[in-house]
Amino acid sequence: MKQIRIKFNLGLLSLFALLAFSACMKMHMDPDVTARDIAEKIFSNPLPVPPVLDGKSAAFDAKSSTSMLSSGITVNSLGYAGAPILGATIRIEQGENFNLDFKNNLIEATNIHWHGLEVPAAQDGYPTDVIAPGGSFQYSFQVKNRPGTYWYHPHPDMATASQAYRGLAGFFIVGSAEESALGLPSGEFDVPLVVQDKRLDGGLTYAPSDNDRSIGLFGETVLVNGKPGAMFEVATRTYRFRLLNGSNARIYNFTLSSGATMELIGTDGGLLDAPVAINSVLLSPGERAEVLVNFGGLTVGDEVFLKSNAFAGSATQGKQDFKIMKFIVTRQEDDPFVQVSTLMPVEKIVESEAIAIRTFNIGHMMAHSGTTMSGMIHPLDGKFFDPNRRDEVVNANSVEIWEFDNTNGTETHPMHLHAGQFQVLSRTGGRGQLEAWEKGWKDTVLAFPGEKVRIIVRFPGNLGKYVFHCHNLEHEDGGMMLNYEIK
Ligand SMILES: [Cu+2]
Repeated sequence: MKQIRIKFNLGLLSLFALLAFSACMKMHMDPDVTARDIAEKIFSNPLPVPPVLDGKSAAFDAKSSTSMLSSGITVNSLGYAGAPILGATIRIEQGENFNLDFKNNLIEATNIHWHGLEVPAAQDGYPTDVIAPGGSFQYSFQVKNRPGTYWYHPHPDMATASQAYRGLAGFFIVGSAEESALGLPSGEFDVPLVVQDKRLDGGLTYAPSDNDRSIGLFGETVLVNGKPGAMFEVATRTYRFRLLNGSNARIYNFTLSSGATMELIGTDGGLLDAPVAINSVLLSPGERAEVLVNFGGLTVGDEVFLKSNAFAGSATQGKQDFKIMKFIVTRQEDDPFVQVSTLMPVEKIVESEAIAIRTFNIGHMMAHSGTTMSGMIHPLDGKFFDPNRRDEVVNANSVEIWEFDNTNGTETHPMHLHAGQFQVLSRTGGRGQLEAWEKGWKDTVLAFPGEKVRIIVRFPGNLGKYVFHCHNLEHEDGGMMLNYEIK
């Protein structure tokens, strides 16, 4: 069922300003407004690894299907490129031209957003640039991004959450000769992992309640590459895992049950300048991290779990430790990987280049009063998405500092900019610092309640209208999204 988004003007906003605080307090005290706990599975389903598609000349559709997720669990789902759920991994080299002949075989309008990629506005999957059922669209652009892990998913206004939840998402992996020369684990030892929580008691039907629209939709089952209870057989060597949080709202604090460190090598926008040893990496919806995991010290039969540790900072989630998937060592092999001390230069954007600072209040909520306003409680800087409005105008190739201010907020908001990558300058309040995985190129950054996060961005030369928004997909579909035009 389609949500109706009510348009608010500033007069109404001031009327609701008084209500906002009491609404927040009410929500804080409502025991129903917390994330569902994860119910761990038996980890016995082999991890599927999506097939790889050459991005230079691809053709595929989106269509509905049924997926047998596990024995006894079959759901209605959506997939790309013939997959019952999720889609093929697109691979392409930096500088090459991506071409996709895309057909919409769904019974609803859709489009594709190339998350993290620097693409012309007409190719970016703007929320109202949709392809009708039965229609086609030619996606075509040069891949300018650094080698790294990007992804693609639908972005139609007020239907992103629904379509992504029901299965539409895939990896978009960019490589280069420079990257290959590093000798990082490749082929079957380079494994993309998309982690998503779903409600399997309701199939994959997307039916958010008012509370779901408020805090985001949380499931009780974690899927990795579309599988609950996933298990992956490994050799005693080093693997490259590309972690993507493809969930609607859940944040994961990824760690290994063995207590072993991981080598962080990449962030949203590709490789770091040097590996960093980490014990855990906290990823909100939309964020990626690449890690090297060395199973070399283990023996055949040993098991290690990828887990999410509890974390502080959110009133609604993070209270639970849970397992995500299992690695089981099944063979002894020599490890050909030679540790590298440097990866790829990350050119820092200097603050003195910035010609403007813009601050966006992401921390206030509207009153939450039943069905008439469902989904309409998270404004972005006091406004809800309107495709006909131009909220911000920036100059092509200029540098700006943007502040996402959640100082007075009570919820977590992963903020995502379309059009290109940025760097995170600072975080004040809350955690009060940048995390290791925030020191490379980023396109999504998490702000906990109480935090103000500053980013610096050099806008690309592609002109036109783009969006920036909260990547909690229920917040996004509820209108926590604004336009900006590059001119
Ligand atoms: Cu949000």
